[in-house]
Amino acid sequence: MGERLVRTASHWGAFWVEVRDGRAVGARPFEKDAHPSPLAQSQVAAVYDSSRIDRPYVRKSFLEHGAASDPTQRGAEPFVPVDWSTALALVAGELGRVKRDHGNRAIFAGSYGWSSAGRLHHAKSLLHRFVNLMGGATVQVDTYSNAAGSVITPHVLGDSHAIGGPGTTFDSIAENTGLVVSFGGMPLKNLQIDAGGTGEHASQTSLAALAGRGIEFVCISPLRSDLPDELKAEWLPAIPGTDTAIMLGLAHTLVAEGLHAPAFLDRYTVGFDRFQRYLMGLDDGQPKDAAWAAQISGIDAETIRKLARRMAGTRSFITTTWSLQRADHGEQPIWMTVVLAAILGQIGLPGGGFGFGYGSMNRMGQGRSPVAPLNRPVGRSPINSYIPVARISDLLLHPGTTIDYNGTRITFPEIKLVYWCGGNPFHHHQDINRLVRAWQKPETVIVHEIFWTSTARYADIVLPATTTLERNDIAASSDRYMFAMQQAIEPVGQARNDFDIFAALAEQLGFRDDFTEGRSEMEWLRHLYEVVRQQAARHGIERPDFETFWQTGYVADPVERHYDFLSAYRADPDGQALRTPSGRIEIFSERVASFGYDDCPGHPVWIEPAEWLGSPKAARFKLHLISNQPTLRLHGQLDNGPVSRAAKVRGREPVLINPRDAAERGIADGDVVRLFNERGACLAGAVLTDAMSRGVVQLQTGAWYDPDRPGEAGTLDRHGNPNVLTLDKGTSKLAQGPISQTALVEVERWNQAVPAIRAFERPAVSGA
Ligand SMILES: Nc1nc2c(c(=O)[nH]1)N[C@H]1C(S)=C(S)[C@@H](COP(=O)(O)OP(=O)(O)OC[C@H]3O[C@@H](n4cnc5c(=O)[nH]c(N)nc54)[C@H](O)[C@@H]3O)O[C@H]1N2
Ligand SMILES: Nc1nc2c(c(=O)[nH]1)N[C@H]1C(S)=C(S)[C@@H](COP(=O)(O)OP(=O)(O)OC[C@H]3O[C@@H](n4cnc5c(=O)[nH]c(N)nc54)[C@H](O)[C@@H]3O)O[C@H]1N2
Ligand SMILES: [Mo]
Repeated sequence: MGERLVRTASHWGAFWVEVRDGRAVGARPFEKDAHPSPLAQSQVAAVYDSSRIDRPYVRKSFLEHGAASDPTQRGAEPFVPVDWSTALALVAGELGRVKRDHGNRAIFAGSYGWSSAGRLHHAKSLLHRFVNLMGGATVQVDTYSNAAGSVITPHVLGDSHAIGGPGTTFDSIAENTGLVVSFGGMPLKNLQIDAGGTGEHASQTSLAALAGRGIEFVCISPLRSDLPDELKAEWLPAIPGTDTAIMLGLAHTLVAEGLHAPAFLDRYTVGFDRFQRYLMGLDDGQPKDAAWAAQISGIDAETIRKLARRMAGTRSFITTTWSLQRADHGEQPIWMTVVLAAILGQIGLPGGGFGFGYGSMNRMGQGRSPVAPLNRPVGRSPINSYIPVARISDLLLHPGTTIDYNGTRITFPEIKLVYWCGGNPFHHHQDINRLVRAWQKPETVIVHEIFWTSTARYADIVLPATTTLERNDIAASSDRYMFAMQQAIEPVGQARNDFDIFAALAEQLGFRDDFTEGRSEMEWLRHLYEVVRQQAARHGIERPDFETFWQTGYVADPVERHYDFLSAYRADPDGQALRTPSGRIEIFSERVASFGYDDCPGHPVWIEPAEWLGSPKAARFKLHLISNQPTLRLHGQLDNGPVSRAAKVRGREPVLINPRDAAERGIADGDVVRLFNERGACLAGAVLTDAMSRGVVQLQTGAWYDPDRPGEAGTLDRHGNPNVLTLDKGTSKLAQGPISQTALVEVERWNQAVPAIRAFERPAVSGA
C-alpha cells in the first residue's frame, strides 16, 4: 500500500497523519502552522498504546448480578470481556430499567469533558442527543474551565462574551497599549490548545510580536514562566488566591490619588458609590489600600502604588487568566478586574481596558469569524434537571439536598445510573478520594472510552470507542479555520464510533431514525457543512462546496484584526446598551445583592479563601498547590503518549518547587516526593526551580490516577494526580464552580521503595 498522508485536526492543531501499510506511523504539521504542537506525535503513538481498550468489557460481579452487585467493588474487581451484542443489550436494558423504575432524572448524563475536536463525533454531544430523545436525563451546566466567570459576567456585563471572546485583539494591543498587567500571565503552553482545533497557533505568533515594541509587562503570578522571557516582564510573585486584594489595593490608590475616571464611571457604570464606601473602608473602618493589600498578597505596598500610577499614566490593558476564577470565591477576581478597568476609564479604547483568558486558549485576542462554528444538533431535553458542573460528588452523595445556584435553588435527585462519554471525572474533578466514595452510590455506571482511564476502570460496562483517526469528521472552533478530518486507519480492535454505538442503542430503544435522521457519517458531514456554508453566505463569506472543502482539507475565513472589546458600547452607551438590568457595567449589582449570598455580595470584595497561605491551616500544610494546565498533554489526554511520558521524573509527574523550600525539607532535584494533606496523598518527582515562588508548588493536571489500592478511598496515588489533594467545594452560592487552585499541601522526601506505575496497564481481566 505504501505511504499516504491524510489530513486531520485536533484540539492541539491540524496535521497530516502518515499512514504506512494501514498503520498510522507519524504526524506532519499543517503547512500554515507556525507553531505546531508536539502533541500530534503523542496522538498517533497512543492509538496503538497498550492502554487502548480493545473490546467491550463488563465488571465481573455486574455481569453476574447486574444492578444488585456490590458497587464498592467498582474499580477493584476484574473485568470480563463480552461481545458487542451482549454489551449493547446490557446497556439498553439498564437504561430501560432505570427509566421505568426511577424516571429520567435518575439517569446522570452530564458527561462533562472535552471529547475530540471532531464536531460530528463529539462524544458528549452525541450522548446528549441520545438522552434527549430518550426522555432526558440529569445533566451539568457551565464548565470546569469557567464556571465562576461565565456566571458572574452576565450580571456585570450583560453576557459572558468577555470570558469566551472575542476580546481586544493582539494587533490592537501591539499598536496601542503601553502597559500590560497580567494576572496569571499568558503562558505559552496553553496556547497550543483550542476547543475544536486551531489552524495556525496564531496567538504564539501574536505574543512574540509584542516583544521589542516598548510595551511594558507585569506578570502577577506564582510562576515566573507564565509570561514568555522575550517580553521581559516584571514578575510580582503574589501569594496565590490574593489577586482580588491586589486589584483592590490598585483601585484604592487610583481613587485616593484622584487618578480615577469619574466621567467614565458616571456615564458607563452603575454602583460605584456603593463600592467606593467598601473600598475606602467607610463602613468597616478598613480602607482597602495598598498597605492592606500588601499584607495579604506579599507584594509590597509601594510596588502596588507605583503600579497603579503607571496604569493611569499610559494606555493599559489588564489580562486575567481563567485560572484565577478556578478558586474559592472565583467570581471576585473576574468582577474586580472589570471594576479596576472601569476605574481607569479606558474600557473600549484601542488597546485599553481588560480581557480574560489571554494565555488560556489560542482563540483569545485573535479576530473572530462572524460565522458560528459548525456543531452537531443535540436537541432539547424534555425535562429540566441539572446541576452546576462541579457538584457531581455532592449530587451522588447527598440526594435530596438543596443548594443555591445563581438565584435559584436546586434539589439533587437520586442518581441510579451514570453514563459518561468523552470526559474523565477521575481527571477533572476535585478530591478524588471523595469522588471514589460518591462513585459507589449509583447502581450502574456506563462509560465509552478509548483508553483505560480511571473513569473506564471505575465503570460497570465499558464500551471501546474509536479515535478520530479511525473516522471522518470536521474540526471547527472559533478559530478562523475549519478542517476536514479524514479517516486514516481502520478501527483498532473492536472499537466503534460513539455515533454507531448510540445508533445501535437507539435501535433497541425504538428511536434509531430520530437519532440518525437517516443519515450516514458522510451524509451528516455534508449536511452540517452545508448549514454553515449558508450561514457564511449570509455574512457575505463565500465558502467552497463540500467536495472542494473535503479535497482541499480546510477553509479559512477572513477576520477582523483590529477589534477592541466594548468599543461599540463606549461609542454609543444608549444605542448599544449592555444586557444588564441597568444597561450599564454593574459595579454594584442589585440582582446579585438581592440573592443575599454571604459569599458573593452585590459588589466585588476580598473574602478569605477556604485555604491559602494566610490561613491557620498553613501551619500544618505550608505550601500552596497550583495544579495548572499541563504543558505536554491536554488534561488527562495523551498522558499515555511519548511526549508526556518523556518528561516524567522516575515515572512520576514532575512537581516544581523553589530550591529554598526544597532545602528546608531535605529534597534534592530528581527525588521522589510525597505530597499530602488531610484529603489525600500522591507521589511526584521533584524539579527545583527559582521560577516557582516560595511557598508554592506546581503539579500540573493530568497524570493518570494510579491508586495503590484501587476502589478504596484514601489510598496513595503513585503517579501525581493533583486532584487527590484539591478541595471539592463550590466557588460560592452564585456559580458553585470548581476551586482546584485553592489547596494547601505539605511535601516530604519519599524514602521507601518507589512503586511501579500501573496506570497505563490494562486492568485485571478474568474469564476471557
Ligand atoms: N486540579 C485541577 N483540575 C482540573 C483543572 C485544573 O486547572 N486543576 N482544570 C479543569 C478544566 S479547565 C477542564 S476543561 C477539565 C478537563 O477534564 P476532561 O475534559 O474530562 O479531561 P480530558 O482528559 O480531556 O478527558 C476527555 C476524555 O475523553 C476521551 N475521549 C476523547 N475522544 C473521545 C471520543 O471520541 N469518544 C469517547 N468515548 N471518548 C473520547 C479521552 O480519552 C479522555 O479520557 O479538567 C478540570 N480539572
Ligand atoms: N497545553 C495545554 N493547554 C491547555 C490545556 C491543557 O490541558 N494543556 N487546557 C485548556 C483548557 S480546558 C483551559 S480551560 C485553559 C485554562 O487556562 P488557564 O486557566 O489560564 O490555565 P492554567 O495553566 O491553569 O493557569 C494559568 C496560570 O495561572 C497561574 N495561577 C494559578 N493560580 C493563580 C493565582 O491565584 N493567582 C495568579 N495571579 N496566578 C495564578 C498559574 O501559575 C498558571 O500557570 O487552558 C487550555 N490550554
Ligand atoms: Mo477547561
